[in-house]
Amino acid sequence: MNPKNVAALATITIGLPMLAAAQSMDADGDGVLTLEEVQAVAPTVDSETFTVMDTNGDGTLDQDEVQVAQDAGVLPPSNG
Ligand SMILES: [Ca+2]
Ligand SMILES: [Ca+2]
Repeated sequence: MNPKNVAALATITIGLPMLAAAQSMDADGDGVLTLEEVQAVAPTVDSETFTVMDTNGDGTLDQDEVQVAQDAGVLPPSNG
C-alpha cells in the first residue's frame, strides 16, 4: 500500500466518528436502523420502545435518534 492510500484511508476513518456506532447494527447498510436491526442487538427493544426512539416518526432510526437512544441507555454503545 503506498502512502497516498494510507492517507486516504485515514481521512475516511476520521470522517466517520458517530457513524460507526449505528453501522454495527445496520445490517443492510442503508444508514438507518429498522426495528428488526435494533432487535438483533437489543432484543429487549419492542415496537413501543422503538416508536419512542423514532422521534420523527419515519419508522427508522437515523444517526441522531440512535445517539439519543444510546445516551439514554436504551441501545447498547457500539463498542461495549
Ligand atoms: Ca438498515
Ligand atoms: Ca426516525
